Amino acid sequence: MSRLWAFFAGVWLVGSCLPQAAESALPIPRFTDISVEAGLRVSHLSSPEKRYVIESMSGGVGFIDCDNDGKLDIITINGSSVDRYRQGGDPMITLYHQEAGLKFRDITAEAGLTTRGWGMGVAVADFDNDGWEDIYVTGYGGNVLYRNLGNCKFQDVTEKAGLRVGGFSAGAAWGDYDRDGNVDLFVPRYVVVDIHNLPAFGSDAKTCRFRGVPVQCGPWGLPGESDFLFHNRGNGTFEDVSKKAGVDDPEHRYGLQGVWADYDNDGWPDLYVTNDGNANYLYHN
Ligand SMILES: [Ca+2]
Ligand SMILES: [Ca+2]
Ligand SMILES: [Ca+2]
Ligand SMILES: [Ca+2]
Repeated sequence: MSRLWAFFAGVWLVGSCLPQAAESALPIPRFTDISVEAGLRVSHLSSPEKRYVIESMSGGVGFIDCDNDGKLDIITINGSSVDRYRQGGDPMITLYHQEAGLKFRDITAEAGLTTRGWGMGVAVADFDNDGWEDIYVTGYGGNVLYRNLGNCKFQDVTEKAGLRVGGFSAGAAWGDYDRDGNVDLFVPRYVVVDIHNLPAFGSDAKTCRFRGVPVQCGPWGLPGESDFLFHNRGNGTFEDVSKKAGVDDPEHRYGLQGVWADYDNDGWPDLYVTNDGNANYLYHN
């Protein structure tokens, strides 16, 4: 009987609270697409036909205040297609500077963000602590570290910094895992793809079919790639500490993105890594 009372009391409470909650609820925020008026007009490059696993991945977006004027500027990352990549690829980044009145201006060329390829992700941080935010862009065939020289002028310092990661990486995450004041970089990688030798759509009865229906090949059936953690030496260069730190992914799972956060509040940033089609990693620091 007491259970019944509890049940009815619960129903009554819920029922009596609902109108009150609705009355006191704040108005739901509404969003309006202002991209065209704001000047954000770049076309997003992707391959809707998705013939190959690499064409199932496209570009993301990010914010940066590249001139320290207190207003966020926008980075959009451009994907590509197999045919376009074979001919040199597409500009990996479009950078929009935020002007007055919520208007944005494409400053990619004058900013020196000229590298072409197949862009996928972006991670922004001031890796050299000079007060200017820098850009790490990921993708297929070679990631790029752009150092902000000031006022949104960038220089490709990838080789000098030791961050020329090849292969297929969708994401990256900055985090100062050893708390020495210099931000470090984690770069998970996805799957081995040879763009000049791609398995044809539906070609393999085991790995290119889903319940009998022909699909793109992979990631199943294709080898995965290892992950990277780069320690920032504080002098503009990085060292590969992936193995030493235990985050190199010897099983070669299909890594997509990593996130740094101190989940147990012990002061040390921990790392969570998402893997496609397999268990994710939670690395306790
Ligand atoms: Ca700005
Ligand atoms: Ca910087
Ligand atoms: Ca560090
Ligand atoms: Ca921790």
